[in-house]
Amino acid sequence: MTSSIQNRKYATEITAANEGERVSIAGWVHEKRDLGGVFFLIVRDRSGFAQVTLPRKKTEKELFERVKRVPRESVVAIEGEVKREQKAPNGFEILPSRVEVLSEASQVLPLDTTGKVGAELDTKLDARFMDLRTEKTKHIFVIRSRILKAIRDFLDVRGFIELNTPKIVSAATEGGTALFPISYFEREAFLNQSPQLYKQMLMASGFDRVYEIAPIFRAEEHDTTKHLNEATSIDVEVAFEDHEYVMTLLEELIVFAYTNVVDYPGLAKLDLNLEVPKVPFRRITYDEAIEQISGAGEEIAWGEDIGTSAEHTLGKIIGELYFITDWPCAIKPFYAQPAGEGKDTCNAFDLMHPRLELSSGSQRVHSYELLKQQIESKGLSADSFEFYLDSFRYGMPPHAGWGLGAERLLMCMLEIGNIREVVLFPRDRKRLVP
Ligand code: AMO
Repeated sequence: MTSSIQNRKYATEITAANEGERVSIAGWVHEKRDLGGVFFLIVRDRSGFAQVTLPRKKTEKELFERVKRVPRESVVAIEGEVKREQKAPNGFEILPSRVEVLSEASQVLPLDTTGKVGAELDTKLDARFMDLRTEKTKHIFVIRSRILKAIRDFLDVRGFIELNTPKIVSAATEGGTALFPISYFEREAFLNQSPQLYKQMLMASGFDRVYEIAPIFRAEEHDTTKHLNEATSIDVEVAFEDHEYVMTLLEELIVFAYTNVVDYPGLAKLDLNLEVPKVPFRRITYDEAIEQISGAGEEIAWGEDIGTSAEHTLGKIIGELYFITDWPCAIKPFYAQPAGEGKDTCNAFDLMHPRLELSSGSQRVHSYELLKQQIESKGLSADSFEFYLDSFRYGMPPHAGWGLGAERLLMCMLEIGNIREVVLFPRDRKRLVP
């Protein structure tokens, strides 16, 4: 027995050219409607919906009774004749001669796939395989795929090469967030927080422009709508360029990603009126940010990180995508390049959406001596960074880069409240399955 459906068409591929022809479709039983004299089966596939119509009098009794009993969400293959029917989805119905149940669904269903009955996020995530059958959820992931493809296209055109760095690592990069320890034979190892050290080491290789789209792992204890324990980071590193260059690259990339989503037909299902942001994005310094936040009545001291509440205050004032530049060295990682003699700021930036931070980046320190000194002054041991520091001793060009959270970009673009909604199987403090 073969499991391939001969000459299968997607629901939306059936057109006037098929009128009177026999076609095969396959998908899930989305809805059943019994009008007495006629029975409708609405079959859903990845393209949309097809109406399968069984007039009681004209349908073989065995077939009619069997179809009526097929539980919702079962997988069926249907062969039948195409007839024009204005009221059917796409304008055509199928009068079946054969209905095969390929997989019968158990009842009661964990979720309503028609979207008529809403569900809590936890219920949706617990039955994610079924939640993905709903229109809204499906579109989120098709858009996610579009965005990642657009980003790859954008970077490829600009001469970037996509590389993969290890996810099992020996050292931390992003102070502030904790690491997940793992057991690695007889040694201690961790899941990587960021490809930071490796993408910088690649600058010593002569690749010049590299990117990686891969998971990062952060042992965040707290339960928020913007933090995941496993997220997807879009990381870029460029040699012979500075922070200004990579900020421009980032804003152009964001605009390109939006441009590739605005014409997506499924947007209507998300009730979204998406507008492509305009470049250049506004740039404010950290000092100006602190001034604005304080001016709005929120207490914040110079040198303090901009927390969630301050971020919201500032986001409300600015109301569009913007950069915060010239951060105090003390609150940025050791690899950020100091602004220069007599200054206590560095060439680091954050890209902000009015709701939250989307990306952070900087010009990097490329002097071995300064880097070693900065690692030590952050209270870290230079020994554990030896493999990284080594790459700065034999010819390291000046370089800059950033890391952009794929889920944060998606949730902000699609105005989705909780970051978990844009991850297939999110990992958070409580969630390890599915
Ligand atoms: P940072 O730690 O700011 O910088 O991370 C970069 C971006 O990654 C996303 N992100 C997260 N998204 C969801 N859940 C999390 N727990 C989470 N943590 C981070 C955010 C954030 O802006 N090495 C630097 C980047 C660089 O300088 O190149 C870094 O990792 O969108």
